[in-house]
Amino acid sequence: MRPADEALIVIDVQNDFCPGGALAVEGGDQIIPQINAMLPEFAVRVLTQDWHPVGHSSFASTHAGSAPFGTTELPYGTQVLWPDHCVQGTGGAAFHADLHTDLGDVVIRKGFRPEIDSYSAFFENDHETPTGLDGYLAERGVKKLTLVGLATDFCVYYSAVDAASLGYDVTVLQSACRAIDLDGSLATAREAMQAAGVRLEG
Ligand code: VGL
Ligand code: ZN
Repeated sequence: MRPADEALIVIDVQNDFCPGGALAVEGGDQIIPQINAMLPEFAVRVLTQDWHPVGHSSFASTHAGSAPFGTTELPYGTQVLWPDHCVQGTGGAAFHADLHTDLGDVVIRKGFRPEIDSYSAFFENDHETPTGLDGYLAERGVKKLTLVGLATDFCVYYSAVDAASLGYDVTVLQSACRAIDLDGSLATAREAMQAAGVRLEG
């Protein structure tokens, strides 16, 4: 058992990010046995869930003439446009059936505001709207985080960098993550995480 001040943060292990899903990450489901084995070891266990309304601003389908994996300018900056994914209440937004969600203490949903995307488990993409996770972890006395899940180069990456800037000791366990790798985004994410003081393990 890990010390009481350590949390496991399981990022977006949802059907749409697994093979067959709307924004499938290659091998996304392969990490589930490892995550299931880790969950009981941690005193604090957080699951995150990407949770978008129909017509979300990060969906290419919302922007006339736009294709998935292009970009658009939103008030908070450049936003990658995605295929419709993780729509609230759909099967694609549900956790993968093999993930032991019963072992989770809390589920943090993000990306539910129509006008802002949220890659990070801590702040939405405007970098100022909080999800509430920092407050939850602070109240439970957590100082050290291990991040696993999907996708390494988007939601895991943004969560890790935000966590480091909030003062947590952060490890990303790469063997329990999988990447989208859009135009070299995995290499960029790795460099940025290391520069932010995130420990890349495995
Ligand atoms: C994610 C793209 C869009 C992720 C979520 O979980 O990494 N990526 N929404
Ligand atoms: Zn999303």
